[in-house]
Amino acid sequence: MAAEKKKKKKGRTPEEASLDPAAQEMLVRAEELGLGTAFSRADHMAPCPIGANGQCCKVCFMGPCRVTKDGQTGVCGATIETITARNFARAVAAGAASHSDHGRDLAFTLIATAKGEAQGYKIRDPFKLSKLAKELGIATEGRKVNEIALDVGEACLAMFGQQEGELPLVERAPQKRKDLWRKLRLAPRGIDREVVDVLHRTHMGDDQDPEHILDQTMRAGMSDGWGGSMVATDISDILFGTPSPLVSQMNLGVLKEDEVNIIVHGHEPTLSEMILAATTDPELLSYAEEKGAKGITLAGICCTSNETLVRQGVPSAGNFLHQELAIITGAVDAMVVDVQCIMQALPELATNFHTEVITTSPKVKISGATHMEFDEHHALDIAKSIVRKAIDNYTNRGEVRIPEFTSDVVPGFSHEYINYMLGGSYRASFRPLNDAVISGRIRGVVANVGCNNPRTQQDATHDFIVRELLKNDVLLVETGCGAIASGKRGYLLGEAALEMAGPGLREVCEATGMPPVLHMGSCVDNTRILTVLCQVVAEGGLGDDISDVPAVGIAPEWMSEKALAIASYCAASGAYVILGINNPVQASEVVTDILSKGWEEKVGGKIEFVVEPEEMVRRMLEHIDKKREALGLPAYDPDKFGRSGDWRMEELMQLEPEARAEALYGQPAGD
Ligand code: BF8
Repeated sequence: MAAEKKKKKKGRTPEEASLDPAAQEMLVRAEELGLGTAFSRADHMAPCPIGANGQCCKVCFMGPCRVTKDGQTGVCGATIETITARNFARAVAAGAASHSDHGRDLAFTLIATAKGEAQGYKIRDPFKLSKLAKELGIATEGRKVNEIALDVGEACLAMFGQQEGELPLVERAPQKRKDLWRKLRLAPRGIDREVVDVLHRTHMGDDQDPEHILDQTMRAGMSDGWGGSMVATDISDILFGTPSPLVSQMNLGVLKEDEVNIIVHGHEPTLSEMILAATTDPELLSYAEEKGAKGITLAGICCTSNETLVRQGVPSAGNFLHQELAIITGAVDAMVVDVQCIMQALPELATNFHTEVITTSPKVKISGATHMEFDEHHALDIAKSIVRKAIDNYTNRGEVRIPEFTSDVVPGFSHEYINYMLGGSYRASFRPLNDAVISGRIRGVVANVGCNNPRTQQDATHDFIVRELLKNDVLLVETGCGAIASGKRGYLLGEAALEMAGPGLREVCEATGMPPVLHMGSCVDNTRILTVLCQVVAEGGLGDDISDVPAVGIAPEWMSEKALAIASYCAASGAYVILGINNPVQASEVVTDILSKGWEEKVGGKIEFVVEPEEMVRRMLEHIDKKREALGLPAYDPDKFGRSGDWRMEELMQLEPEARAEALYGQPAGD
């Protein structure tokens, strides 16, 4: 007991804190230097149990009320059901607002680009622009790209202030789903409207029926998934290119001892794309040389990393919990941050090194950081001055310790590319994927997404889930920090199929050359997963709604309000979603049931909170098999496939020549 107490006080060992050897090395370094990180702060601060379970009501100032006893209510009489539902709803609204506001800023950039006022930007994917224009009812025939882009940008911007009707991108959903949403009045009317509606109805003295509050929560979530995030993904592709597979690297080892290292961290691709351009500027490259550096390395962290990785192959220094560890290498000359998932600890930590932390968003200032505000009208000039500042800082470096860990990765699987990959230029379609699921070669599909959370061993649950699912012939699609977790482990490579996938999935990967884990982008790009599901339904054979498809979504190490927004829109779209870590509505069995059984009855999708990794896998496979059965598909049989390709060849090569010929041609050699 005494030893246990001592261990608790000391915190976890680096191996207990992270699965990643690079992170472990940096945690040892942090300890040597006496520096705290999110890992050690989590060890020393237990989560508030009242807040963690949703029992604290702060919506008025008669409280805050902590409702911890059976039958107890807040001062106004609010029950635990109302309180937990309101807390959940507000988190979803904040998550939806963050994603969607990111989409709004991209709409402004598209408009400025179309008007020729956005320095350094151009339309990189006119085909996607034209496709979106048609969906939005904008004429394309005989018009210039910039004219179309202006109309598209304005139509996207209008979705934010739209008051009535439904968001136009809802049209992408299967007919049955749209009919259900319309019947239940869940189709989002306008992006801002649904978020404001949640804030209004959860104000003191408004909506007090938990089911009713949670219905609007779904609608606010959908204003993100079928609105703000979808706009963000589409415009990012139009401006910066629709991703297709490329080769890059991940982990802290991408930083270079003899080069200027700049890290872009946060979420928006607008500035980071310009910083990438500035790092190849010949003038700045020779300036770096003058300072004694051999070049300039740009790397990313979090979803800014995913944005620049999937489009331009910019290497990733890591996921959410790597942000402080990168600074601890002593090799980061500038960490340039924009919005979301940026720890306030960064500038203070950076005072122990030479790293310049630079905030760039008009929405984000952090005490101790240098603010160099971004404006798309002068983006390239601003990006160049940021790069120059990093170069100036190179000579201020102290001791550098870069962990020598990197993994090769092949990310960039947009739904457009998956279509092409499966069918080629002339027959692009999801037919081969549907057929593989129908036959049972692929048992089902799991979207493994979301964050790191220092309350659990970094990357460990992502890793466990991926390994178990691959073994069970489940295809993985990933985004966000989950995708980086897989990348660091080497799972975003075709070779992973050979080493880890079950025989059926392996056959599919061998035939198409795809990795068994597909990196589809950043967290706003979870909308790509919605699109894949819609296209799978449209292709036929796997039901007529998203809720029919043998698929599950999971965020095993989530920490962000955005994860709850994503979970809500996926569930409202018919998907089964599992979240790890903790149940934020734990205090109310009624609300826990509404999100699971209640939503499943209502919309066919649900959210469940599951902490045990083995139980997560069990429930996912059970759900996939249940959906297969409901579709009348053959039950999954792990021994049915894998008798083609090189497995078969290996087996044949082990036979004596005569027996081999008989096996191959039905008769012994020479007959
Ligand atoms: O938006 S997965 S920690 S970086 S919130 Fe943040 Fe979570 Fe990472 Fe991307 Ni998504």
